[in-house]
Amino acid sequence: MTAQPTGQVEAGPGPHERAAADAATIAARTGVAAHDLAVVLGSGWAPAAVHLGTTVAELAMSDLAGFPAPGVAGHAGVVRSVEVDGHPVLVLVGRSHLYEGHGTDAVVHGVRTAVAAGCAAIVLTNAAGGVDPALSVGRPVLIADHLNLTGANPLVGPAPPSGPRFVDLTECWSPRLRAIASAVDPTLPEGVYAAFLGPSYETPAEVRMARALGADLVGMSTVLEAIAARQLGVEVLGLSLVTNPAAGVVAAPIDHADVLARGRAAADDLGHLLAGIVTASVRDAVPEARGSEGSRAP
Ligand code: 8IG
Repeated sequence: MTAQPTGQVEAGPGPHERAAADAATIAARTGVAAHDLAVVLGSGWAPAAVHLGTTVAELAMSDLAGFPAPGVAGHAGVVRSVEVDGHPVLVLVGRSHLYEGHGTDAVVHGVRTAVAAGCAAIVLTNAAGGVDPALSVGRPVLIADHLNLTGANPLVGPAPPSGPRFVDLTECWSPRLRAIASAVDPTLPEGVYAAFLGPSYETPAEVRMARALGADLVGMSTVLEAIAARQLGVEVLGLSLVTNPAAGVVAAPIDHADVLARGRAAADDLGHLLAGIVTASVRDAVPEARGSEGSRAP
């Protein structure tokens, strides 16, 4: 068949094929044919992983062809197969961001790979700025909804090989998983996460804009991954660690070192919370049909 005269012509495999290939490598290298759930650990959340379960196998993202090279921060990503309450959980430590310049396919590759590896639910974690002044620094917040202010969408491009072209985001942030998380910690606040492109933080005027639009949190990640996950029909849970008040919410400027220190200080609490949520989620079988054309590994 000849190439379409006006369509985008992709050289080599598409993003979903690259995800399937990396999922096959994960299955081969971990010896785990299919994983049930995936956890993406963002800034501040990596130390929380020790509480999750028993690591069965670990590989470097750099050993998986579809993952982009690590960014300036140099935190080389790893992929772990962790046994949680008898269930295989895929833990992705590190993610790529749109501001690194690799494009949306790179940003959502981990999520697409996790779904191709069998995961029916994805837990996305991040560090964020607090827009709602009532949110405490050092405390996690459950993402209830989002504002995608990045100007990008991972579904732009050729129609995906399976699943809907036009994706409903009414329940992007799974009410079922949020109820599980709230049962684990009834004090967890919920908030709306506004994603900006970054890597500069917002101006105080932009933070006031985000507040006026309904945002409680601001960050530079997570929403594109959630959109890609929903296109593939899997459930999504989001947790933000508030590491700084957003610009202008308090008088002090935002210091990245302080952001990192806040993450370290919260690590143990986050670990226990995450372990509780993941354990409850894998116990509670994922009932929602993922669509007959889903890309679950055999
Ligand atoms: I950590 O204040 C962290 N990430 N956009 N704004 C944005 N991202 C962030 C912030 C913040 N803090």
